[in-house]
Amino acid sequence: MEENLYGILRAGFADCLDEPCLCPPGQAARSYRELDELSARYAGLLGELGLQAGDRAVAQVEKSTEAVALYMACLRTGVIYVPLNTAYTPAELEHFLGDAQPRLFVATPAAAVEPAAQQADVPHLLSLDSQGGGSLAQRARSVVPRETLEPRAASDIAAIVYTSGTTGRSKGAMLSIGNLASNARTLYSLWGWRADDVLLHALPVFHVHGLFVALHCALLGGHRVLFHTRFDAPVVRGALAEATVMMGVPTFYTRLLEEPGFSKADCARMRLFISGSAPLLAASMEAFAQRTGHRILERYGMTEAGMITSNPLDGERIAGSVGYPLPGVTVRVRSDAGQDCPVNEVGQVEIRGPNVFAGYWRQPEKTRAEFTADGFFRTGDLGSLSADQRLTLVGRSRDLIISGGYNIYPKEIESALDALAGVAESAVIGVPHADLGEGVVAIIVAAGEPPEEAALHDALTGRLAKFKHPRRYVVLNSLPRNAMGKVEKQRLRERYTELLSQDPSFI
Ligand code: MCA
Ligand code: AMP
Repeated sequence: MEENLYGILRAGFADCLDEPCLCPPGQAARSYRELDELSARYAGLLGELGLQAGDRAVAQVEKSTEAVALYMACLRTGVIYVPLNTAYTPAELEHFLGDAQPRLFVATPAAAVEPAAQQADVPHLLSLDSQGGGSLAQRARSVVPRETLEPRAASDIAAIVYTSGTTGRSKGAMLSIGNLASNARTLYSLWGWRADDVLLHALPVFHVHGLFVALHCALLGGHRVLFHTRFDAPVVRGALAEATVMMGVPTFYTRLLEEPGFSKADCARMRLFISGSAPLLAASMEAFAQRTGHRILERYGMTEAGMITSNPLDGERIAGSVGYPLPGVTVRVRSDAGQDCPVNEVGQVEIRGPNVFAGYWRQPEKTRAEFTADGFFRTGDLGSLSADQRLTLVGRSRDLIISGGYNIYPKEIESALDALAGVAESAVIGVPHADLGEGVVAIIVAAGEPPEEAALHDALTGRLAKFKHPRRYVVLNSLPRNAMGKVEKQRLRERYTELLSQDPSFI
């Protein structure tokens, strides 16, 4: 049986080689055959550079057909693909390169990445720009394409995706071929893909949502993908006319709803809108249904497990619920004492199934700590199960902030702030933000004269990716603490809950 993930996907689109695959707006469509040939060429280049199955290739590249072909080339050759958010600064990059120890780093051209690559002793640094040009493309032109696929086992690692840890340092979640293939096949069937489906793809391709969930489904059936480099509400609205399926984070839907006159007429061919990565407000779901006649299908996932639950394709899609466990996936809700919670009672969400990752890269201790003795993964989410196994999430036991679908760990920002002269200590919280769901706010205790907001902002620039920067700073004389001395973040969240709703604009 074919276990090379590229082979599995190729079998899905083998009959559609001359059909359009990736269609960036305003540019010529690239057919499945072109993607196949380009990825074979890149696979040849990986071999020429000496990369072998199990080696890592880190990619911090803009969304393009070539970026997808690079991922496919890794699948073809068994090289482990490690995508990185393009917003990460060189300072953040050092950690990822040092941890993944790749043999190849492909980056959007920038002198700033060179020192990080040198420091981590990365043997090969290639460039790939947003137009698909750069040294990767140049070098690949003169290599012999590699057509043969590396024989692989389902347990082999296909990708490592970094996900922030509570300690502030990201951990690499190792996703096996079996994890990705089982999830893709399940979603393809569960969401009822039809031969004429066209996917509107406006998500980044460095996260599980855009790279695996969306792309794998489309490739498995040889579907046309309207491939937008980013989510631009008016542009995406226009493109909906040609699409039948869209996957997005809740911000996509709230932004579409802000489009004047957005209505049923914009979605004439659409059959399915899917939302996930962060909670979809019931109000957004109802407003969307009223305006378009479509009830958004909300599902729940995480980097370590791909998709876990989904509202039904046929059947009631309930606002506020993330639906039923996917076929083959077991979800349970447990008390802090490790007992199954009664129906509808909130507890820790734990999961088991073929989608659950193989562990954190080179972190056996952390991996062990996140699994129960009987093999369930502790998601860190809090929720309840109904009598018929419908899951409702109510929050997270971790301190995680989710802003526009990006995960942000307060500890990382607090450490950066605490290191600044003028800051005695800090507490970082997420508060409601109309556009992004949650926005970051930093509470500062000054050491001496309180620092200016602009000075704090400047001090974080270059250290932390922009999306992690606090949108507001509040200076207090001291942080509220409980009897154990722990900062009472819930009190801070309550007190500042309105802070960004007055002016959610970017600072
Ligand atoms: C951009 N900015 C942000 C965010 N995105 N700030 C906070 N949160 C964000 N998510 C900042 C930029 O740094 C910039 O700041 C300014 O906003 C404008 O940037 P731009 O790129 O123009 O933003 P945008 O195009 O409006 O992007 C917002 C977005 C985007 C559409 C919500 O972030 C997005 O596509 N998010 C999807 C994330 C995703 O795929 N998550 C899935 C994770 P400045 O102006 O200061 O420079 S996978 C996952 O969670 C699991 C598996 C699951 O269940 O799916
Ligand atoms: P990540 O680590 O980036 O993969 O984010 C995973 C986290 O996103 C999960 O643990 C949840 O907390 C959250 N998440 C994903 N989908 C949903 C959803 N539909 N509703 C609420 N939270 C979600």
